[in-house]
Amino acid sequence: MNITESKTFINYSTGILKGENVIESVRKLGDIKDIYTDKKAINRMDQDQIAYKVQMHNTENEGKEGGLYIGTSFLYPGRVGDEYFMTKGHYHQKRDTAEYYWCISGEGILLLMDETENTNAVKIYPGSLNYIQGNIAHRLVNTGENILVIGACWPSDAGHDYGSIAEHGFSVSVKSINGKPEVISR
Ligand code: PAN
Ligand code: ZN
Repeated sequence: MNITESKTFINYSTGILKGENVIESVRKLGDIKDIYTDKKAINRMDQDQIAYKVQMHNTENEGKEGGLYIGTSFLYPGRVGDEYFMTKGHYHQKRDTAEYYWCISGEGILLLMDETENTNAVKIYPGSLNYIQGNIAHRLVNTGENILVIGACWPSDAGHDYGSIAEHGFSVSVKSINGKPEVISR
């Protein structure tokens, strides 16, 4: 029997995915301006500045039950006013689907919010592993000075519901107060 070659690769130290079925998407500040509280500050910034990139191994059609995706998120360091760069954040469209996040490099906070808007803020750093239960909205915040690199694995039928977050936001924001990250009610 032939032994076949692996076609996709992950670099454990950088999180970079390479090879077959790897796709990448980019979010610029201008694409996500609505998530920030300081509207004046975001409008003064370069709208083409990259906020984050997401690579994923796209092996299944989105919506396929029983499949998995793996991806790496690269969230750049920076602030809009006092608020740290963050991902849009989402619930999964199919609410009761979970996800793993593990930190490859950088430091930050993972915001986890349930549907009654109770939010937990979890410190993340290289090696930290977080299991995100179903029905929990999740957002990454980069509180460090380097790119926050996060690996993730989620079901291919999870889908992303950005609408609820766009409408109601998260109940907290993470800001730099006297140079230190603080989680503040919005
Ligand atoms: C992650 C996120 C990724 C980008 O792969 O999609 O970190 O964040 P937003 O999707 O909120 O912009 C994930 O949670 N997938 O389900
Ligand atoms: Zn998710």
